Amino acid sequence: MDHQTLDAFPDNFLWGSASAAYQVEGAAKEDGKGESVWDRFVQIPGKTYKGTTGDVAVDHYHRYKEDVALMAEQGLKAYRFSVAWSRIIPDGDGEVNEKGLEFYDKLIDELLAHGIEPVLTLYHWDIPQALQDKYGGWESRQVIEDFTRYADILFQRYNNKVKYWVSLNEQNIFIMLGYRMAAHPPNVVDEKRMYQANHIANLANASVIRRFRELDINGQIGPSFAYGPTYALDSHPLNQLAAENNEAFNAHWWMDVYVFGEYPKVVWKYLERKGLAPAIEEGDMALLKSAKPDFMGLNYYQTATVEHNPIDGVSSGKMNTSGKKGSSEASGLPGVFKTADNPYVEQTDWDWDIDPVGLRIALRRIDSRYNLPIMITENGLGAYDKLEEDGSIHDDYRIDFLRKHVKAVQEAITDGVNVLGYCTWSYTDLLSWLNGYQKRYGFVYVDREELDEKELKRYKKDSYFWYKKVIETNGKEL
Ligand code: BGP
Repeated sequence: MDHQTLDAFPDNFLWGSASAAYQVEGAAKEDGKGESVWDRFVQIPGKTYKGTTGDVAVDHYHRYKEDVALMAEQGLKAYRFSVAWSRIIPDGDGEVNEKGLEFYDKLIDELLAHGIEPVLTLYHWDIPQALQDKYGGWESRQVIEDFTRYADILFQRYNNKVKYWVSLNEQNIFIMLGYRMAAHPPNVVDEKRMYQANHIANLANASVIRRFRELDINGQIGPSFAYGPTYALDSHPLNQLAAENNEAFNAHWWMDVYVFGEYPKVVWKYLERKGLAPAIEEGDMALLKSAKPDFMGLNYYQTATVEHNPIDGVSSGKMNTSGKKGSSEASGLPGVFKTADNPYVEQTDWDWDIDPVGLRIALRRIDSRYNLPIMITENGLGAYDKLEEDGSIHDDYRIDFLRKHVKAVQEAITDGVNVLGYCTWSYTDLLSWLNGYQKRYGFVYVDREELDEKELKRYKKDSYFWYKKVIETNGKEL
């Protein structure tokens, strides 16, 4: 529906921005940090764009004060970051590394001193390599206990300082790219193992939420889910069915477990028939049911358009990690769905559909199915940026993207959706896992190239000033 006028953003709306440890911190071996699976994976030739790593990243570990000062000047209300498990417990299950905790003490205190709400992500893909070597990481039930112990340390240390906690970041992405496509660690192609690891990750997610409740932490916790609402290519009933399938396989399969503690029937029966269903042990479903999140974290980048895929049809396609427009290829699940081009939307240089209306649809679908408050934990545009001689960066395309998405959030609020906040991806430029440093997302430009770290100097982009105004006017001026 078109609204005549839009509701104002709530007074306490969290205008934020986000990052993740491996993508910004650098200092990969400093102050006792252990190796994570990403530190190891990036060393495999051909896995990341031009062999880029997060060894130095954008050196946030040493420059966090400068970065927080930029946030403060911009008026940012919330900053979402992740803690690197291997800084806190270098081997995953042994001694606690006080030095690692001290870094996050300092970061959190710096944020609070500037009135910026910390949003702490427990896990953004970087499980300690030692646990991968010891028992196969997410494939062993032992990870449930080890992850809960790690989370417990953070809950106790930052209770009363951190009010918003994200449990797992994009479980759907790290599991599918890690175990179906070998595009993330642990570099596996095995669907059976994928579904099993995913079930264990669900249990670990539930276990930390349960621990959060037991400790009676003064705050809210939820997972961040990468949700791209599905459209059918057209009204052909089989294409509509493919869209239903895609929602079930790529969204409900995770979010129903988080909220209802149940696997959706359609997917479960399909997996059972194929011999791929995960092994459920006594107590598993009770644990899943006992840990409803306080909010759903939504990472929104794009919608997915799908069509019917015959039983002998397309499976794995090709991702565009080079930034050469049009180099991706359709992917799908034979007999279930396959991706199609949406003729109504533009695409980024990495072939991601640009679709602000899709964000409103995502918010509404989550609201109506799960009836939870939603925190937008990521949304942004990956693009090439140009640093001008005078130190300016004219990223009007990013402003345009963000403006339309913020407007879509306001429309969803007007529709009745409870949105807690909006975190852009990302604050500074950072390492894009598979796409190097050339795919930039930040408000703050960081001067480095794929293999040349240069001086890592920070520059404010035009979008920095645009967002500053948005925050100042609480979204009245977009
Ligand atoms: C999400 C991740 C982020 C970030 C973002 C952009 O999936 O949670 O960590 O990387 O996507 O993706 P990319 O870096 O592939 O462009």
